[in-house]
Amino acid sequence: LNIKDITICDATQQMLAKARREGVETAFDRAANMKACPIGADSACCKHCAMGPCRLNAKDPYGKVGVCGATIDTIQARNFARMVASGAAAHTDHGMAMVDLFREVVNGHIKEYRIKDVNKLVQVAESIGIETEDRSVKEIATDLYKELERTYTQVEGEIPFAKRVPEKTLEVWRKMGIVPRGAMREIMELMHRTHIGVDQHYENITKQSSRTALADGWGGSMVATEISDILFGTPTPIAVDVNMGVLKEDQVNVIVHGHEPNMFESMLVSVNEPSLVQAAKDAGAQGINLVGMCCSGAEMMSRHGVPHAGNFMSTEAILVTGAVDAMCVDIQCIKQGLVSVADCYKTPLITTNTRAHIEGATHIEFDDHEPQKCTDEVVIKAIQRFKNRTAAIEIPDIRNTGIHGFSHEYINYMLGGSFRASYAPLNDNIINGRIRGVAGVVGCTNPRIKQDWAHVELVKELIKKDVLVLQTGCSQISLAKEGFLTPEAAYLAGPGLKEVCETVGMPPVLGLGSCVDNSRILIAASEMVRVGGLGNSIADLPAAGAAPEWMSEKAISIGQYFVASGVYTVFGTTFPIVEETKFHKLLFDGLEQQGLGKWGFSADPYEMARMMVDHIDKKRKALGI
Ligand code: BF8
Repeated sequence: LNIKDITICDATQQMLAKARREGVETAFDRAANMKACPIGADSACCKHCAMGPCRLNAKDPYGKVGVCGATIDTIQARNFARMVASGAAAHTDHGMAMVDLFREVVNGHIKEYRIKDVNKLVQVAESIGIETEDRSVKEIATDLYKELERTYTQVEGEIPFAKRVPEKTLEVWRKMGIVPRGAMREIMELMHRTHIGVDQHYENITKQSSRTALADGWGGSMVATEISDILFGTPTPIAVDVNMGVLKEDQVNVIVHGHEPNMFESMLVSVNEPSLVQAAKDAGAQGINLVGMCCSGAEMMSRHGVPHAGNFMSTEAILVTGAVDAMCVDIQCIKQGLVSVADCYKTPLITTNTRAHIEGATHIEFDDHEPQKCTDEVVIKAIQRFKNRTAAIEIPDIRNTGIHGFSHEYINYMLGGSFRASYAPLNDNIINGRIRGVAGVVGCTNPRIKQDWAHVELVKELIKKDVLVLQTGCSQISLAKEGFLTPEAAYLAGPGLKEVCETVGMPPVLGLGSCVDNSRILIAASEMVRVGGLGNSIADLPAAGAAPEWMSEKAISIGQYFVASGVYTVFGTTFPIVEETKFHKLLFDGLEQQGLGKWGFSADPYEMARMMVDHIDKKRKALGI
């Protein structure tokens, strides 16, 4: 395979060429050598019991059934449900870790972290009906953690953030019986119902998939975002350098990669610790350079302006620079293949989380109660590696500056100003047609498609058609590397969006943070409904979502919670389904008829853009604008 066909990221191309010269294998090579299993890709196999595994024929989906009698629709709905369950579990477990930390901080058991954003604390508390007037921070925070714990543990009744859902959307959910209870209950029930011989109606299974996914979007993910803002600060726009050129040859380079912000916040303290900075200088370095990747990188750049080196498909490639002195990871999206690449360059790969060890990596357990114990040790290891660098170093000289850190609070402020902070100006601009609609473009990169290409082409098409794009996760980094997250990129937008961007001084593509921060998009959508003029539910909004290069089960959970919230959501690359089956018709059409959103799929980003714009136009027409 020609490297230019693998990725459009110049830095990654340069490192893949070096990897080839040096005989180092990456996920791109493995993807080329391992054809995707065609039966699995169609979701036409079932391995949930030992009477099988059973394989159905995607070309003749109703020609046979599994040994138990399961039809293609049951099999697909079950497989899909288990992806939702796993993805929702990942986000909600992350959110739960943040609640655990918050509780310990509020109760004074941890001194290293504190409530940094009291305004946000008050705002979140009030949004779910907690009394804040004449009460101390500790009283409000105590009520808040107790209330938010219900997001996970609540056996009956609606989760706290259901209070933030627009009335009409909530009404649809209530009628369908999909308002989520605690995530533990929803995920448990979904796992139960997809066991052999339990729920064998694809529609009923999908109902529980929606409920579980909503427990992620309006539950686990939203709690992760809100608690992280309260503890570490709500992002406001900040100029940040992105791409591999943020590594510095004459400094000790430490990369953080993963998802939960607590370890990375502590790493920020460790790399600035005077004794460690001195130790780095004693080792001949100019200093210690902290850099983020993937979602942890997105959190750190949004809150602190820490440079970001690249997205999911660049995590092996960056080790090939030879300049990484330690890569420190916690949970999710950490390829096991990093171990062998790190080995080739004698880079310490350090796992820190009790839930995520990797064979062959060094494990240094991170403990919220003495966070620096772990992160200091990582920095010491990095300094040692710097001192003993032997690998040939080559750092791509590419950096792209962009503006990141658009929380939904800031979007409010930016558009309305400090005296009338509101989404009204956004709605006005949609109603008057300068902005055609809003699209969320999010998600992973995947070696089955040219890295970054579909993200970039899709977003280009959307802004050209005056669609304002909101971004999170690895997709945000794809566009940042192409220079779209700058106010100067407004010239690439259609005339209406361009005018709005130039008036406000904002980029046509707004970066909202990590993948759990997709919850910021949900809140922004609720605000747009609340302000008025664009219908009564999220499903009425001229809006759409996309994950053009998705790969993880988390992405499926996100997709399903956007769909269940009322959003048309288009995925690219591949979709685990057999077309023209009843289950396919349900996801791609039936759910919309029930008052929710619906799924779409296209492997072609230009076609994706057309589908999304058509949908936005359809909604505009229904609104009479
Ligand atoms: O949660 S976009 S590759 S890093 S799953 Fe993973 Fe996908 Fe990146 Fe963050 Ni999200």
